[in-house]
Amino acid sequence: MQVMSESTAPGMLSDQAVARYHDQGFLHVPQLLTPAEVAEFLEEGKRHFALEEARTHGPNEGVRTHELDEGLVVEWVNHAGLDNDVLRRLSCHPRIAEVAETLAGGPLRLFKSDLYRKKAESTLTPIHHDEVFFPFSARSALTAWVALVDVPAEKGCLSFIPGSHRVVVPPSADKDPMDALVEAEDPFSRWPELAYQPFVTVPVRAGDVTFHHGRIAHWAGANRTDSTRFSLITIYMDAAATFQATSIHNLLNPDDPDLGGHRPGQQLDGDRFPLIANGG
Ligand SMILES: O=C(O)CCC(=O)C(=O)O
Repeated sequence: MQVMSESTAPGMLSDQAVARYHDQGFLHVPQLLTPAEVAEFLEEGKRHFALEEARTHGPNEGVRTHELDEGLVVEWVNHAGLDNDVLRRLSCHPRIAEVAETLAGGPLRLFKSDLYRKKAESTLTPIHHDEVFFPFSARSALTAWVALVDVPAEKGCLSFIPGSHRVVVPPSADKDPMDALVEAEDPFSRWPELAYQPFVTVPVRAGDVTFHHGRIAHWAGANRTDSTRFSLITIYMDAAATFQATSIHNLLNPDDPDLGGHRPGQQLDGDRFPLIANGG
């Protein structure tokens, strides 16, 4: 399958690129960040990671880790864009925001952004879709995966099953959380036809961004290089999104079950969930 990338003339995405996103469920946009921006955000990302690492003292504090029998998958600082002004600026970066809103077809809010680190020799990030993890109800939601270093295939870039976002349906919000997790992370048993679809692996350069739909089946390769992969993973939601308590969110975020005091059905807004137009 041909991998299509969209060139980044500031301003608009082509209509074809937007149509391709809706058809395939992802879009690669090269060089949304300048080299100077990449240098600033990477330096701050490393500094922030080191700070969080120093204060880690519990399962829901500081640096979180995903480990499997095969080894370490990835480590991340949850909500990095909430606490750190520089990373918040990247989370609501005007060029990234413009592409995200064009793809979503309307105004978006920042839901969260996590700073990811995949060390040398980390194992692959297993296949899953994202929407199952979102504790909100929204007309649209998408993820921007911002590369802060070059990520060739052997460093663990993302792979997508094009069109799978039109097949995958998240489990109900009250499904047993362990069953919901199994379903999210084993889409081939729920939707066996996906195992026979071609997939696309998208190597990226520092400053590139891939955007993906909340329901697309995707994974990231192992990091088989001798250096660390850094990225910022930002989730945007429709501006009118409302809080929806989900069993899986409660299981994974016992420290933050109601997103700072929200009632089910209440709009997510305010400083924690800013509109991203004009830099957030
Ligand atoms: O970067 C990774 O290892 C996984 C990222 C991912 O699955 C996502 O951005 O949804």
